[in-house]
Amino acid sequence: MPEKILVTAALPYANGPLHLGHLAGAYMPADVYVRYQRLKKSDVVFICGSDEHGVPITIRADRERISPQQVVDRFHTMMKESFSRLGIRFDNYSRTSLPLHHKISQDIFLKLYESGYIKEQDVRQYYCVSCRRFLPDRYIEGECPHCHHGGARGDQCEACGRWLEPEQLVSPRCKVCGSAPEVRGTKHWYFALSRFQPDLERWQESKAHWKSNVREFCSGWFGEGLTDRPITRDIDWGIPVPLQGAEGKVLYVWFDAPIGYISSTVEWARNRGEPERWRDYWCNQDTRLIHFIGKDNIVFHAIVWPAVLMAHGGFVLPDNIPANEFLNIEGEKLSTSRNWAVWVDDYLEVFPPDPLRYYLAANAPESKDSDFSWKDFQVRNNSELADILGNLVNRSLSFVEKHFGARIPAAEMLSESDREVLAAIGRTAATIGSLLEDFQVRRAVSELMNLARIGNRYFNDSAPWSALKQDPARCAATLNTTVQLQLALAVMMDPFMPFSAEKLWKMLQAPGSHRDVRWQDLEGLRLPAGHPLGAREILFRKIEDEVIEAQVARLHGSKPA
Ligand code: B3M
Ligand code: ZN
Repeated sequence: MPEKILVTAALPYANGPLHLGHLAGAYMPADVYVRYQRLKKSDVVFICGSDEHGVPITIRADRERISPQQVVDRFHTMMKESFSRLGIRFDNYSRTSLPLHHKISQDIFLKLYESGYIKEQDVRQYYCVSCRRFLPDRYIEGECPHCHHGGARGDQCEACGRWLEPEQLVSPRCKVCGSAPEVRGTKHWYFALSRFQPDLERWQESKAHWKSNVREFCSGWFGEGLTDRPITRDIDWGIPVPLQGAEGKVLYVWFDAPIGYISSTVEWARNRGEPERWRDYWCNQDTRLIHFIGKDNIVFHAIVWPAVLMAHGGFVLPDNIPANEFLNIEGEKLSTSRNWAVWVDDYLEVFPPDPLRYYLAANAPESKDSDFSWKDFQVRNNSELADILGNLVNRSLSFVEKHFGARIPAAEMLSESDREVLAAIGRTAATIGSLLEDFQVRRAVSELMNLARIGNRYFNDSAPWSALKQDPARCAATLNTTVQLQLALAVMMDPFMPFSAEKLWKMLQAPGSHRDVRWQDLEGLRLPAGHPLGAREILFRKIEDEVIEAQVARLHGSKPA
């Protein structure tokens, strides 16, 4: 059986529209990786969906005075649409409010409960007298005990990034009504995370190939010692805890959300009419399960979730967890609450998707935070996409149109430099392939642009415009070689810029779809002499200064004073 690859991207909370931070951290790198695997003809499934539970949803519902269901319906549809407009092509995009997901999550909870990994505990918890309810994590705010930032949440301080327990906050307040909560007794169900520390550590010892940010983060947690975690909450939105005496309690969103990867795969299998097919991936120790996430999700994916999987015993463990750092916006930390963000739908009103995909690939926050700046975006678009890649295509194809009746001229004798260019195709394909296998999107996309640079240099040095009269056969060979290079580029562009890849493939009037080509066959991919080209289009348009200035003004203008 060929190796199976199951790729997931973090399930985004359906509590707001999609922004560039989401894309840079999880979805772009995952889509690039999956598109490459598809071209390699790997057996790969790409899974995602909306995370529709938890306090992030109910807080938005409270603020807008609508129901949580209305919140998730609105943003689930909106995000799904934005992903598709960006060419982020999941095999399935599900949602955790589905009955299917509730059932699977409750079954897994029960299995762990029956195996003795989940235990009830009496706890003391903040209670808001005026709101008449217990206050879970994000419903409490106060001063961070570490950095003394005033607006720290009950689960985390956004200023210093430390994870918190609500009791650690100095002068806690109810986020809804602002009053000081009191402490009352209640009960919750705890997952025995501490029991898995030895197994988790042993398992991670075999993961020397993981990114260092993930490994260092985990060894920090192991160093402090894992503690049992409550996996239930007192809110009325979520998956009911399937136990007698647990009325009014729901599963903690971070318990059910990763299970969403499984239920989305089950939904995928059902939609294909092969309802058991999901087991080929999840219940198969040879599957490579890869979770793409942002760095704020590391603890849940690399520690808590693998422990849940170990406790369950029926599913494969993650093979890799490529976590990315954050994308800043114009040098400042992205913040949705301060509206310091670039929203995908706003972007798409003005620009096509590929320049953004290119920019986020070239600037991926792989080993440290990176920055999105509109000016830099313009420079990359104009001086790389338009001036290098676009220019190579445009000038060579218009030459073929003008001097060879839009048919690919014959390459009767290849020169040394023709051969070198053709050899660069196979070499670059191999390099991009191994970089992507290692989740290095940044370097991979720069290899792609380098290949276009090689093509431009070759075209200049060969000077087909002078060869046209003096040595028509040489001129023909140059154009033939340049077209073959573009044919390969059209395929290699797909992971990064799928829309332009398709456009270029059409301009060359190449048969079938560029997605039918196998990555391994790129080296020998050719169109025959005499093959007629299709209609030429501009591949990448330059962006004018005014257009960029308007975006900068919009960003600053949307920031509350
Ligand atoms: N919804 C957090 C986030 O959107 C969370 C991820 C769940 S992945 C299982 O960053
Ligand atoms: Zn209150």
